[in-house]
Amino acid sequence: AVIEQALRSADLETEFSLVYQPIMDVVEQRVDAYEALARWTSPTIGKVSPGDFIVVAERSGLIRDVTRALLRKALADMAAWPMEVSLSFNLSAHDIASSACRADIKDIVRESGVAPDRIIFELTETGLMRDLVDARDALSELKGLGVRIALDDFGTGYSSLSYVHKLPITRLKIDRSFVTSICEDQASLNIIRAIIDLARNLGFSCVIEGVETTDQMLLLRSAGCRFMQGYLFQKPLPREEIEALSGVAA
Ligand code: G
Ligand code: G
Ligand code: NA
Ligand code: MN
Repeated sequence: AVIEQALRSADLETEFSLVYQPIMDVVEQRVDAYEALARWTSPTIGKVSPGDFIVVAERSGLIRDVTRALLRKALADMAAWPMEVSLSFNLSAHDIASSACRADIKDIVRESGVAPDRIIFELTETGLMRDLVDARDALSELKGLGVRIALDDFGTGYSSLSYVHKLPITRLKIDRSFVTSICEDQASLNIIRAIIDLARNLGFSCVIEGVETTDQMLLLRSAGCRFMQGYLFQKPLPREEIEALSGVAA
């Protein structure tokens, strides 16, 4: 209730900001995309993590305003990036469930002038699974803009390998919980290998999240993983800092 109150009276332009974390292409040794991650510092309750405020924004219906403000900001930030670097932007399942919100998103993308194929919208598996048919139609509508769609935190929810091909997605992001144990535990690596194979067969790209050590990176690269994200490469950083590092591989 305290978070909701602060969110209702929040100035979205000044209290909210974005940090960016690179998704690396370890084959071409370059930045593939920057993922935008929201940060909120409220004058009344201080820092609130997205894990806490996104659910409140969803429940209270404020998510539409938050998403609009953040997407505008991220697309404006892209003006300073090299053309080959994409934006990966998190959307809530609530955002795409509303046709008004989908219309907002489409308008904002068109007005930004950014080439749609440089935009990747990330949606979590758990959010989409609540209604697969609606999710499929909503995602198809967005994809009609020319943007790409990533399934985030893959492997955590009701992860069914049988439904991913029914969604118009282009990328899987494998949840970081799988990476933690790959160096000790053959089973985790085998699971990642199986997901990479699945992704390849379906024509998706595959990002491994939460890569923290060189050993993990080398093992994943030999398992055929091309796109990686994690503290080994870069933690999420404000725009100015990430741009200063642009194109620099680990
Ligand atoms: O940055 P951090 O690890 O605290 O992010 C926690 C979670 O919040 C992540 O799962 C991330 O996908 C989600 N998140 C971060 N920024 C946004 C945003 O702008 N919109 C939505 N819907 N989720 C976000
Ligand atoms: O749900 P989503 O995958 O979007 O969550 C992204 C969150 O994961 C960000 O808040 C970011 O801070 C965190 N994160 C990114 N890289 C790493 C990593 O290598 N290790 C850990 N533990 N967390 C990470
Ligand atoms: Na994400
Ligand atoms: Mn994720």
